[in-house]
Amino acid sequence: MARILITSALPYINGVKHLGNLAGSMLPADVYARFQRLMGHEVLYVCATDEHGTPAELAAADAGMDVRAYCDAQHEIQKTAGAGFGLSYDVFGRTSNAPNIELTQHFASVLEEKGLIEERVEHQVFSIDDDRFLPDRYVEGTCPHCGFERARGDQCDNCGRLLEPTDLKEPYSKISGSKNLEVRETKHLHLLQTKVEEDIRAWVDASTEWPVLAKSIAYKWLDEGLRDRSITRDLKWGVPVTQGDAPRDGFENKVFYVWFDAPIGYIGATREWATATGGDWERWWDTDKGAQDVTYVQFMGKDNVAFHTVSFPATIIGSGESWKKVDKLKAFNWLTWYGGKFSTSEKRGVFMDQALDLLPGDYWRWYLTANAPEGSDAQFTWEHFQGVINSDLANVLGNFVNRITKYANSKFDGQVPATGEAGADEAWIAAELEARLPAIKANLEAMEFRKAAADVRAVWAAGNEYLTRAEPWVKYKSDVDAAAVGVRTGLNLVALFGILAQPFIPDTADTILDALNIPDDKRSWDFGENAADLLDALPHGHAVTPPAMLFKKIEDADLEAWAERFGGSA
Ligand code: B3M
Ligand code: ZN
Repeated sequence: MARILITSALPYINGVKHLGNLAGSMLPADVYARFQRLMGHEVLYVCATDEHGTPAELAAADAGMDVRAYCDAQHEIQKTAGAGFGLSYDVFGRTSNAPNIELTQHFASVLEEKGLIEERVEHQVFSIDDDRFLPDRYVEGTCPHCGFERARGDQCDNCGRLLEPTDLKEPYSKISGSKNLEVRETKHLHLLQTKVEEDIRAWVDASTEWPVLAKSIAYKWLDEGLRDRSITRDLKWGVPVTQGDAPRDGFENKVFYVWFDAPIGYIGATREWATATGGDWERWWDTDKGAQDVTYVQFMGKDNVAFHTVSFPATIIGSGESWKKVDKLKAFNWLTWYGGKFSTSEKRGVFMDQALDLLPGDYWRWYLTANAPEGSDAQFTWEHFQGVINSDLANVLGNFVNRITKYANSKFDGQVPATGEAGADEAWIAAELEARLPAIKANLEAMEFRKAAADVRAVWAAGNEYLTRAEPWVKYKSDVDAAAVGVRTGLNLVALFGILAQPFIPDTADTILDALNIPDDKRSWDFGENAADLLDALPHGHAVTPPAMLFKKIEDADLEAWAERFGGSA
């Protein structure tokens, strides 16, 4: 049994996330966590809300709320939305909670002891009208690289380049819109990344299980030459900058930069988990206390890769302490809304809470996993969504389960028939399973979600093809035993389909397996490779009941109403 630590990039606190955030980290991480649990491994799936920095302050100001009260409310909203999608975190913590505060201050203190922190005078944008510095997202302007006019002070959303607020042309205050800005001197702590660059490069070189996208981004940053980076900001909301147990002189009104504290939040959230469960957090994070046996897998969008493969490791490696570093990393491209960006203000796209008002979480889970933005961006359209749901879920899976369980109920007293011998049709479906089942496991192990979902769908489709071949309802008229074989095999396929569905559409899987009275200890993925056994695994005479209809088809009228409400082609 392996021990697998899984983290998904921490969603910013500023509002419910859209389907793209879900598809590009939290959901595939959950599919992977569920898969590894079903394979019998010890899994810890950690996430949290990323609550500091300008996103939080700006959103709280927009909401007219105190920032802590805003974060309190938004954390609960995001936690509820995640539960609605069946995101099976072992902990959904908060970077504003004490464990992360303490750990962030610890890392800064240790890094300074190692000579990797230096106070430097910086030139920051100051707004005279707002009477405050404008770090990161408090200032917007024209990107010097691509000319995008709403580039943020920390990153240009258009070309993706990381920016400093002083890089922007035509800058303006995000608070007041004022252009009455000037550059002033301010003192900040700098992490001397240049001093650990070679150690980081050596670690990246040795990291053999990263996908090409992740490794290329890490090398791009390393080859451009790491810069010493500022890890404090002129903000009030964030981790206080301390020296020992006291506020650091001259930093009373400054906090740590959100990207310095946020990845530490993975460890902070794990400490929250330990406090809540009595678990041992060091077994997962201290390689001197058991974490050396852990495989650490991170999930994120591609714009977060550099922070996870260079900046965060700089903190970890620089500390010289025995912290666990990432072993495998899955980075996603973007899910677009009809080719464009999701946007609340421009009414473009569906956000997690809204999606659950329309349909249960499993509908979205299946669509977003089977069409995950892995090798390239993926485009959400209502039409494609309708096609996939109505075909894969309503027809292929739902219809199969419905007709075979109802037939068993009407003709075989709702029990698994005992009579009849397997023949050519059963050999055919057994061969199909033997080809597909190992591929499903291999693709999930490799975090290839589209391929894994395609193989699961192919197994469901093969089940329908089997029923067409075996046609128990036809044979029943002349040879009940021959019909019994078809029904027995069909019911065993229903059980297998439910077991396979668990990582992808967990609520539906439970409905299917409960209808077949499959005990919890018979739902794991330790099924062998001998498919013939799988086709006769249910005890003869075992009682089954037809489940309620699993999926409702999406009608054109639904699509028109949703497109009207959330945008999309007419
Ligand atoms: N909060 C997600 C984003 O950039 C960011 C991830 C932090 S992971 C430590 O949207
Ligand atoms: Zn740009």
